[in-house]
Amino acid sequence: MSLEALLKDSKNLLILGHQNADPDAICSMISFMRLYKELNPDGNPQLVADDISRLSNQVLQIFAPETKVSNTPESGHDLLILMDTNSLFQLGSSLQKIPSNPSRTIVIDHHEMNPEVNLIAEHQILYDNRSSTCEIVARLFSDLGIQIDANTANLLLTGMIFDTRRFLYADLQTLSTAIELIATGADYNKCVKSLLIKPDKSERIARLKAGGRAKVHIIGEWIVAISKVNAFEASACRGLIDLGADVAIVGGSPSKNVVRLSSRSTKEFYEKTGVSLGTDVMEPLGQIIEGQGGGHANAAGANGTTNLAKALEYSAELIKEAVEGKPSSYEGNSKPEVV
Ligand SMILES: [Mn+2]
Repeated sequence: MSLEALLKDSKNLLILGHQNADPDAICSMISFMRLYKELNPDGNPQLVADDISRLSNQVLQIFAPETKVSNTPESGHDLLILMDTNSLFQLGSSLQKIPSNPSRTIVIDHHEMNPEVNLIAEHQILYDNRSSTCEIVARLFSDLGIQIDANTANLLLTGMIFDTRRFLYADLQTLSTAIELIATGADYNKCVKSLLIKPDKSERIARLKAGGRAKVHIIGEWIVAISKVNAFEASACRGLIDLGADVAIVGGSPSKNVVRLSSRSTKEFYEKTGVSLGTDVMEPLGQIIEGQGGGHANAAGANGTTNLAKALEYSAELIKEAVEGKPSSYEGNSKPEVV
């Protein structure tokens, strides 16, 4: 059955996006709903996502304030569309249990192939060489010969701008699609602006405090910033990386007997040193703060109850040992230099 036939045949369409739906998910869902309504004016579509990111809410308010995205589906859909994800897990805990029939499920996505997708859906519109789901949906409009209105063009372009990081990841096809959307009526500047968001004041203050309190260690060719702040530790780490650190470690003790550590590193740091913040740094620090630590190579954390100052001090030594212990070009002194 073709996509067109499936959509024309469906009375109650359920369109699902991944949890904490980002602008690519939200914009592709709304645009696809409109494509469905063009083919099937009497159809009843529903948009559902576990939750919506703060940025997506802003985009919604600007371009589609009347559109409702719910977090609980009504029962009785006869066709299910999964957008901007190819795994049920990504839907979040409540939505992954939605009963689905693979012959009545379509997945539209651009992420890396997931073998599970063959069990979920018989109908797949998957292009892992495209940088956004919105780009795929724009192409579906033209494949089906359906005109894109200016507002839908704005939504699709906004999703593309978000997922390409303002066209950092783009090729001829992506840029051609963007130009077509602008020619159709999308307002590029308005789309870019819809994606600008200021963090909450308290978060910005935490980031600034972390910058002011940062101790800077030079370990070989790397700059490691270590700081202390009692809220938004992860955001403070990202702030320190934005300021120029290769590795950022931020700890806080928001209340008695609570110690939290967060860390981030650049992709380059991990690629060149092989040092994983999760196993090499946060796991041992978790023991020092009498709790637990772990995470990914470039982003990790630990939660415990005590010894914040000791843990922060030790973190520089751990990074130094890890950098020296792994293959790297570093030949430095034995103590990390503080500048
Ligand atoms: Mn996406």
